Amino acid sequence: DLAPLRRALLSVSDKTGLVRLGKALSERGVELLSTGGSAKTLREAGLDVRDVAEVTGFPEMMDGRVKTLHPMVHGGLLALRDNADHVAAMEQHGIGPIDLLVVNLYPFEETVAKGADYDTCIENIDIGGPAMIRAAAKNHAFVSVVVDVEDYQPLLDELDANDGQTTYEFRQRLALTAYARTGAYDAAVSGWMAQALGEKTPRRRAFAGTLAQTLRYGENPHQSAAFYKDGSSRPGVATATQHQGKELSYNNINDTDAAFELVSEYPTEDGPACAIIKHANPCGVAQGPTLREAYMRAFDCDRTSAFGGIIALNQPLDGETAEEIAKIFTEVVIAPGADDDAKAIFAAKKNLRLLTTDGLASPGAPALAFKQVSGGLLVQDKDNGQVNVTDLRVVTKRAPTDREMSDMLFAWKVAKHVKSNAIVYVKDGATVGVGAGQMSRVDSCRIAARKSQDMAAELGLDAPLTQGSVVASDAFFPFADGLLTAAEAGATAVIQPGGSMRDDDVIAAADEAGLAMVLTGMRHFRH
Ligand code: 93A
Repeated sequence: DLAPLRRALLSVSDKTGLVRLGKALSERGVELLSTGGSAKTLREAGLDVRDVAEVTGFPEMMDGRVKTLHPMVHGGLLALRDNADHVAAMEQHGIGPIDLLVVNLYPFEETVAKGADYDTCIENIDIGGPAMIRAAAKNHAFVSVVVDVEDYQPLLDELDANDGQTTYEFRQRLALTAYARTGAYDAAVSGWMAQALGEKTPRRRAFAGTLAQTLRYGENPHQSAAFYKDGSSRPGVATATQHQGKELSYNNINDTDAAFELVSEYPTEDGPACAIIKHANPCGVAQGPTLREAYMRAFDCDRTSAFGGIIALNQPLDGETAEEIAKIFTEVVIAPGADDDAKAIFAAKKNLRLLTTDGLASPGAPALAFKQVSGGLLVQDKDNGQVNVTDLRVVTKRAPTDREMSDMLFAWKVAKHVKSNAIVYVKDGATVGVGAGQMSRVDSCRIAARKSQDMAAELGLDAPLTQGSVVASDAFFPFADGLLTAAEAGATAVIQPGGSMRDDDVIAAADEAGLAMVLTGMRHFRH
């Protein structure tokens, strides 16, 4: 299964490592063919190269759109070396076999990321490159194909280990990488076109991702994992700058995303806000007069869970907030910036990862959300729904006070980011109880209230923090029981979507308990 390597075609946009590879191949007696720019680079380094144009008998034309699309190239890549007909065809047409293809494609993803105009993006769609890659990969029985600069050295090692030849297993692995690359490349093109054309229907869009990082492991150590980026330049965990700390783990990335998306619901100009996340659910979210106080108020919702949490801030991290955060163990802090004081304070905390972004995320912007199921992929619009005061309908005899109203809107934003069934108690712009991920809504109501009691005890208060709070429910109350649990815990106002068959019962129960209740008409399931 060893295949010899006598002739190579090198055609690369990213010239990194090209000369070194060309030299190493030449030294091993490999003949080099190459396209315009790549040939020039190799020749300038003193290497002996043949132009593809000389092999095809056609000059590169139409601004390079047609340079390698020719039977002299594709015949050399696709011919089965052990098939008499193929060998005869090669002889008849003077086609020389190509045993190694080294290609990296026009930088389409980078061009899009730079915000280039439509025509520039179009011009950066590589046609000849993917055609050759797919041909060489198909013929991996004989041909090696390299699409990544990272694979140059492994190729040379393979040749050295096998007397200038490659093994079948090695070529198979290269072919797999090659098809992954062309697949991702086309997905990037279709993703970009969908965006350019304002295509909203998920079913016409393909997932576009490029491997950003192989992770040490997935959700658990026995699961392998990787992080793919979709080329978006939006502020978020994928585009953030890491200033210190260990490499982010799979769970860190997931939680940091949850934290940053949530805190971005609170615009910077509305004042400081902080979200603390554990296991993708918020365990404290608060606004405050200063960033430090916002953090402390968020921390006081559930100090136990906040340990080892992920913190997101809606303003640049300052020294006094950093000092406060540094008092307990935190995995990650993400903020739209950090000043020098803050960086100096964190520098002493080697394990703490600090990420900064270029602004906040856009929770109202359209995007897609994916969920994998056995045998398929569910695709939907991201939940970018938002409600404001004018969307709310008061359904109880008592209308909410201004304070209740602003707390309800605050709670509603948090509830959107809590796994269903979600119940969120809020008082004075800070969560005081969060019930997440229960299979029954009434359990979420009870758990949130109980946690709030525990916290009050820890803080040495005589009344639970839910006393005088408002409560948000991500979906309607199917029965009055959940609402009554909240009333017992001391909540005075309720925000929920409405729409239950028993809405009338629920409203009557609210009236009887003296609660004010508003309906949003929109729910925020998050499973
Ligand atoms: O414009 S193309 O789609 N037409 C082609 O026939 C073709 N052949 C190779 N682009 C083509 N390539 C690409 O040119 C390669 O994939 C590589 O990215 C680039 C290398 O060009 P140069 O060697 O001139 O820098």
